[in-house]
Amino acid sequence: MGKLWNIAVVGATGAVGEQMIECLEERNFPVGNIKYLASSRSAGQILEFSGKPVMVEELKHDSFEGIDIALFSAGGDRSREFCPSAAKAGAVCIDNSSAWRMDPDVPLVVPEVNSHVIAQYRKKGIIANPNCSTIQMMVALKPLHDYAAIKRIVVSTYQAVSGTGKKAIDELSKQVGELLNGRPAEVKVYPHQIAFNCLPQIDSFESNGYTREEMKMVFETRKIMETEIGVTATTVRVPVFYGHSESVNIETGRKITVAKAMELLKNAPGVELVDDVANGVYPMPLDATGQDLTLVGRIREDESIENGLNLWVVADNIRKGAATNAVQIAEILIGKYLK
Ligand code: NAP
Ligand code: 3JN
Repeated sequence: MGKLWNIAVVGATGAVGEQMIECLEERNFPVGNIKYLASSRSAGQILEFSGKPVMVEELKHDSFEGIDIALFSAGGDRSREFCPSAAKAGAVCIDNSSAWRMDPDVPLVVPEVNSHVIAQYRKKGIIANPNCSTIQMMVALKPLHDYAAIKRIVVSTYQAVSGTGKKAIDELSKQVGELLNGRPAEVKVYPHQIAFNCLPQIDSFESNGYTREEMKMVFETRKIMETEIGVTATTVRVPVFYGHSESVNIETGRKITVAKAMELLKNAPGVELVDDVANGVYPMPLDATGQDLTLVGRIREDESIENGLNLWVVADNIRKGAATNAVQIAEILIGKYLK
């Protein structure tokens, strides 16, 4: 038997943490000991790993002795505070939050796109997972960029409530129930009712009028693509439970026909081309849920400019947008870098 690795899941009781545990199981990751960490509220709770009980422990600075890889999804404040302690104890941190993404000494990784930067984990012992909306857009655009040099991206997102965690999944269910029963919907998680509505606000507003989520897409895209591509984003929360959708318009340095784009995407890692409009076939969040590919369809030339293309890109935000991406990085780490 090969080496087994000791893993800590920080935020194990959350939507992303639970999915990371499931991904480790599904992908038969060679786990030795596993540790589940969360807040004091969850300490003592019993979860499972591969059918065996695991007790949740409170996240502390000394939680990481003997841990090889720490998968973080407990929010940016916890990542900022605890990743350095984990790294000091010898663990490599793979962080789902925005805390370290733009740190020049932390690689920001989508395995299908830029796995070569993982080697830079040695600088701080931390690797960052991009934002879910960035990840799926990068998987879809990298093969087109390599062929035709993308100059500008205009993206509008349609993001599922699971991106806000368990409390938002509960809020959408509850509001639908309340409204269908003729009662007013209680609004707690979002600034407005999300059931039967769309909110053109994800995260808080910045001084330039964009939201933090929109600016994450701008800065993360440039870091991952290693070039100053123009990116402008509008991010919208929609009443969907799982699966983020994106309308993506690109302007390229040279012509890329629909047929060429389809050929490139058909052979691209992590992509499934779902484009047969004559038969009503295109990507939808219901199809993306529960699997790890980024679905791309509705590919059309943008007839308003010389070299432009429109695409519709859909992925499971909790899996490829967070948990699966992190576990894929862990697989590359143990396959190529850790001894
Ligand atoms: P969630 O369902 O609300 O879960 C939050 C998790 O964080 C829970 O396990 C919670 O533990 C834990 N936590 C909260 N406060 C803590 C504390 N003081 N100490 C220790 N653990 C604490 O949220 P989620 O959807 O899983 O998201 C978690 C984080 O992952 C987000 O804040 C974000 O940074 C990141 N995320 C990234 C992406 C992405 O785009 N890559 C997508 C979604 C989320 P308790 O159950 O004990 O409260
Ligand atoms: O809203 C979504 O669909 C994705 C949300 C991601 C998220 C939620 C809370 C905090 C993040 C993130 O990954 O950028 C963060 C954060 O760490 O800033």
